[in-house]
Order: sequence, then structure tokens, then C-alpha cells
Amino acid sequence: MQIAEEAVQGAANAMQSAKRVLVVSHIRPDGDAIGSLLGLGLALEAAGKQVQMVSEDGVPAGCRRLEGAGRVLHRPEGEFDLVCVVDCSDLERTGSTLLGRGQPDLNIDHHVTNLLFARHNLVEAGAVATAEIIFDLLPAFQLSLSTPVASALLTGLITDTIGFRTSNMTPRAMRLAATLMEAGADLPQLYLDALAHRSYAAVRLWGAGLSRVEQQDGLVWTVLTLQDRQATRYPGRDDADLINILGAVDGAEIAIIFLEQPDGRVKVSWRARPGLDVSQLAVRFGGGGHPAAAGAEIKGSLSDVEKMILEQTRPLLEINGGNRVQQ
Ligand SMILES: [Mn+2]
Repeated sequence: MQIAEEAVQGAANAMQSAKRVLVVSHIRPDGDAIGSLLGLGLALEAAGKQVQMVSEDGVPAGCRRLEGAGRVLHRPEGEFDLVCVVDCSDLERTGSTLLGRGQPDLNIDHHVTNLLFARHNLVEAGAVATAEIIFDLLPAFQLSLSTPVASALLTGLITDTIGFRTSNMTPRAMRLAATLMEAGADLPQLYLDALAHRSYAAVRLWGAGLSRVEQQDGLVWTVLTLQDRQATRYPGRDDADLINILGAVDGAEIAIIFLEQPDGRVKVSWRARPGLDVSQLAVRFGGGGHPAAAGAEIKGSLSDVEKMILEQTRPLLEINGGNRVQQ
């Protein structure tokens, strides 16, 4: 682990003296958000802490069979000695969960764009998932790896690497998956739950997005409207991972989804081929992420944001024009 020894020690000391711990993850949670939340939360509970686990947008279907998923709250209740934020590059990603609660104590994350917003920042951009960092922190925090903790962490690993196939995959992450299996995590079942199984509503939402997909040069993109969500009865505020399908289209060097939000904003998600970096583009619009996968929420109408972002994204392809796949 690259995280400085003092940072880990400082965080471990803070954790040791805390009795009531709040663990928070990000809005529109993915498997790493929930896997990290539950992995750390359950391990702290097993060590005798009073723990509240909060995800403003709840738990996505693929994570609901994980132990503890039913106890994740939408908002925190009461006061805490220690607040720990996982898998968030900035505080806005926690939604309204931490409003009025001051500076968080711990920030555990793997986004290269992390703003180091907490007292103790345990950020390692080389980790394929925040779950990997949580695993690394277990000994320093004197926490143990039970089967439920291992299952939660493996879910984070599986989902952030889309089944061990993202360009940032490492041999170390494969070894970690093996260790988590040895601790009792059921890889095939977790893989099915978190990555393969889809609700009928999710597939109908894909259909709405795919029916208007566009491709131009190295860009592949589509929009999802509030009307689509209503018509398909998709309950989440996310894109049901449609972005991963767009990213797999032949010739897609950058895939983009524009997701209309109820508050006059548009959530933009980018996926890029290895060698391109969309994280800085996301930062420019107040978001963040990884070189190959990033997002931002932008004020404006769906069509305005779509036009503007397509314009702003194109130069990235021109810079890398020499590597362009010919179509
Ligand atoms: Mn993550």
C-alpha cells in the first residue's frame, strides 16, 4: 500500500478511541460504494463499535443479499465520535448526508481526483477499488476478515473492475480476490448478483437508451430522460450500468451517458479506452473519477449539456488522434 504510514497510524488511533462510528458512501451507489460501506461497517461492528452505515440512495439490487444490507440507512440518526467517508472523491458525492456535520475524520478512497477533504486521507489511486484499501487497512485498524466482510469487499472488487477486466487490473487484485474467496466469499454467486443479474426494469431502461444511441468518430453516446425512468419503472437514479455496454461498442474510444436528473441537472458519465484520461474533464465540471471512468453533475437542460459536453470531449480524441482505431 502506498498510503503513508503516519496517515494510517493517525486514522487507526482516531478509530481506536471512537465508540460511535458513522460510515458513509456516495449517491447513486455502485458495488464498491456498498461493498466498502458494508465491509468496513461490519468489521467495525464485530470489533464492538456502534456503527451506522448510510447510503442516501439506498442499496442497489445487486448488493441486497450482502449481510448488513438491510441495515443501511438513507440518512444518519444521532451523533458520532467519528465519521468515515468511503469511495467518494469529494464531499458532494455524499449528497446531503453530511450537511452540518463538519469535516469528516476519515476519507478512504481510490479516485485519482480525490480532494483530500478529511482529517485523515487514506487515498490510493493505484487500488482497483476502495474495497482493496479497506482490506489493506484491516490489520492497522485491528479488524478481522469475516465471511460477510470478505463478501462485501469482493463485491466491491468485482464491480469496480467489471469482473476483473478494467485496464487498471493488477495481479495483486487477483490475489486479493483469492484471499477473499478463502475467507468464504462466494465469487460466482456475488458475480451473478452484482454484475450479471438485471431487473426487467433495468433492461427496459437500457432499451430506451440504446434506441437512441449515436456514434461519431470515436464517441458513442446516448441520453436517458426522466420520462424513460418513469416509463420503464426503473427505481434507481443511475444508468443501470448502460455505460458499460456503450463502452464495449466497437470503435468507442470514449462512451458518454447523459442522465437527466429531477433538479435541473444532468449526470454525465464517461468511459474511456486505455491511454485516454477523462478524469480531468470531469473535474473541470465539478466531478471526478478515474482516467478510464469519470462523472460529473452539470446544471442545464439535457440537450444543452449534451451539446456542450460532446464539444468539450472531442479534443481529447484529437490529441490522441494517432492512436485512433480506423473505422
Ligand atoms: Mn470505487
